[in-house]
Amino acid sequence: DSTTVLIVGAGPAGLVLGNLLKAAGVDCLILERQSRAYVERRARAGFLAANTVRILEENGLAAGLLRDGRQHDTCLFRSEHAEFELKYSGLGRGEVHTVYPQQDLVRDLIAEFLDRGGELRFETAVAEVNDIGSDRPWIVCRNADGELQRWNGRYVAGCDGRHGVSRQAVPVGAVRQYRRDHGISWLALLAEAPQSMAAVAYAIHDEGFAGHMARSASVTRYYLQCARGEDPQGWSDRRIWDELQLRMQADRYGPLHQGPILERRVVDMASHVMDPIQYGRLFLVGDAASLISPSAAKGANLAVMEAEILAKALIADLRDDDERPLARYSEDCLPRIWRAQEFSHWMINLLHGPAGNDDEAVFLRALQRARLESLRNSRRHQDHFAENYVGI
Ligand code: RFL
Repeated sequence: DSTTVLIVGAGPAGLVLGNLLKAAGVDCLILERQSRAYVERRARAGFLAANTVRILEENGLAAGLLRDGRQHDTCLFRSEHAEFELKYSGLGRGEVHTVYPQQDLVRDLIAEFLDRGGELRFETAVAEVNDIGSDRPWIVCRNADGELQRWNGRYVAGCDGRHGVSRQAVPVGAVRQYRRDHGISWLALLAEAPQSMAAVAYAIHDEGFAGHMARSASVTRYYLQCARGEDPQGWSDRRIWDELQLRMQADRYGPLHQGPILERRVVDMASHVMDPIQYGRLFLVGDAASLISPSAAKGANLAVMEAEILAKALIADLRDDDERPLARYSEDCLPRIWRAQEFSHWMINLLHGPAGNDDEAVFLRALQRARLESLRNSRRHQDHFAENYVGI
């Protein structure tokens, strides 16, 4: 069987790409390893940048988020010394976030893709991506019944996330891999409880970082820095709330709204960028192209941004016979990917001081305080922060 664009993965990247191609009359097929119920319930991101909302709106994909999403424009920082708020709607370019859970966005994008007549196969895992250096690439996938199937296409879009197979099809040596393990882990939590404050909160504490982020009216995301390799099941609800109240200084600033912990998992702060993010007829999008630590909530926003750039380039090639935008895909995306990586890395250093009392740790924690003070006192620094925090 054959189609024009084979899309591996039905996350934000694959689904936005599929919807844009379908709207332009380009044939495509999305293959997704998991079931529909699974991807529609997988809770991850929630903070959508203004550029993401623009892309979704311009392409008729924003009905759900315009109805149920909430505007968010303030973050606050707490440390042992002080607390301060930054209302970023009045800083930088004046942009705000829209809070809309990623699984709800995925659900909307699937419904819209199917409405547009798109073909999407769930429980179908791509096992091989072949001949990407030729003009007739093909893939092998295994469906829910265990049957192997071959699909030919003109292009392959690798939207299969951080553990995907498509990027493994790129010959070793053809691309440069940039990697960094930041050596920091977060216990990522979802609590069945309303948000405890109107702002995103970042708490810097000797026991480690703690974060608070709104998701929906009844669910809030929290993060607790933890040791690498820690078993999330070792964290009881009681221990989690005690630790959150301690690091967020509930005794000083007021208690948190508590509720059952719905999900606990450990996320390692790691970054990975491929350069270029294309080879022959294969184009990588989203986490498959570059993995970014969640410290600045950029991953889903980069995925949507790249999906738009690739969709336009594929449409230019297939409809107008103009190959130039496709040839430039990596060049167009990589500077923005690196900008996001740089900001995310800066956030990591803002939020985490090294433990210990050796000279280096003490020195680096003093720098961390200076960084925070600069953000508190300098309007120019705040503008720069806001531009990067909401921008992409
Ligand atoms: P996804 O969403 O991982 O989707 C990839 C899809 O590919 C499928 N797949 C395959 N399908 C067929 N054959 C194969 N061989 C396949 N292998 C994989 C997978 O099942 C999946 O459905 O990647 P995509 O589309 O690139 O989107 C990226 C985002 O999901 C990711 O960057 C964000 O979730 C990161 N992230 C956040 N990003 C933000 O912008 N803001 C946030 O607030 C935010 N919070 C987070 C996050 C990620 C987190 N985790 C769990 C890593 C919070 C957390 C806890």
